[in-house]
Amino acid sequence: MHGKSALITGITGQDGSYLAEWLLSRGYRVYGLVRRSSTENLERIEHLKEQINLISGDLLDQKSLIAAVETACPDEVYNLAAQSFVPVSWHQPVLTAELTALGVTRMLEAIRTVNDKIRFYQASSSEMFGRVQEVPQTEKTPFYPRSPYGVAKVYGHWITVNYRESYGMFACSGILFNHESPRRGLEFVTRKITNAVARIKLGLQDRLVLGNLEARRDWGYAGDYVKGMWLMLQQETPGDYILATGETHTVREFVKIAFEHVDLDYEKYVVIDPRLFRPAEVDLLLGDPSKARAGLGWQPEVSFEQLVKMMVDADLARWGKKV
Ligand code: NAP
Ligand code: F7E
Repeated sequence: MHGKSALITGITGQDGSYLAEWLLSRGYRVYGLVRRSSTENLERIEHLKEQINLISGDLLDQKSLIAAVETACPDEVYNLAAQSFVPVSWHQPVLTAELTALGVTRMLEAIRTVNDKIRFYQASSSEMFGRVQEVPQTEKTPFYPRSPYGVAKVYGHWITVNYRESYGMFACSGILFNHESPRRGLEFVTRKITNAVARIKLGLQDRLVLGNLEARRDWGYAGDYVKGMWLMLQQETPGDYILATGETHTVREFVKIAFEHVDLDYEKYVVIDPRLFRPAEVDLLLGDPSKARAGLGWQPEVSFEQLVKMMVDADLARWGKKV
């Protein structure tokens, strides 16, 4: 029996790098779609370069997606590529829609063109719940997105469901709540905090400028969540699942634990800048992962406190080496 093969879009991102590791550990041949840039951008997958195959392509370019699927001949496609930073979606709403919404259709069409038996995972988001209609949020909670990003993800979710229902494709939408790691982009609040805490502790920075400290998120560890993505595609029938911890914490709590971990008082360093507040905020996210627990046997292993400390420790080690 030959091993399975998978194509990951967004392999250079946080989740793409953990998913590639996970699939390699399961004996997969791993292909990753990478877009052209003038400077190499493979930091998160540098350690995997010898074991994976990179294919040039762009979610904005239909032909390149068909060619990527033809080259990889995958059993499974994981569509993780997106414009994923919420604030940018207000500045570049059309690009966000082209990529985060229509990009999903392009990938589904590429699969349908080459081989409609390929299994498909779509990276949907808790941002679709936005102004939440119930607490906690389940797979049945109505969507009410609050940003152009959230709106684009709602489209991506429904086009995935629609291709499943229209063409009988094995297409799954994973509705993932925030998940973080030492590989999280520096612009997201968790990594912005842990990076600053490390730099402040080492005397490289003296303050941390943040926006809304009262927003609540259901934060988990990215390494746990990629296993759930894979599990969705191993089931007998396709479906949509929430991955979440079932706990919610404020940004303030994250900040407090991160500073306390290095024996500092956050109130001495954190400055609030109203310009970092969003035009429309998502105040409270709390996911109910019961369906994934029962149906996939999935549950997160890293706790909130462990996650914060893991990220601070990784940034301390990174900056410690440089000073
Ligand atoms: P990320 O670190 O921002 O990675 C995004 C990836 O998309 C990068 O590899 C990026 O490539 C790629 N990409 C961007 N534009 C592209 C294009 N035009 N063509 C091809 N690739 C392109 O995001 P992440 O945190 O790993 O998240 C993965 C996915 O899950 C995203 O769809 C995100 O919206 C979704 N999601 C994330 C979370 C979370 O908490 N992390 C929660 C729910 C859903 P470059 O390196 O070239 O920029
Ligand atoms: O913001 C508040 C901000 O940018 C979290 C993406 O992966 O998860 C992510 O989206 C909260 C918000 O993530 C700052 O107002 C305060 O309430 O880390 P974030 P996000 O918007 O929740 C979802 C599930 C995705 O799908 C997205 O792709 O933190 N906040 N001060 C701040 N946020 C940022 N970025 N920077 C601040 O200074």
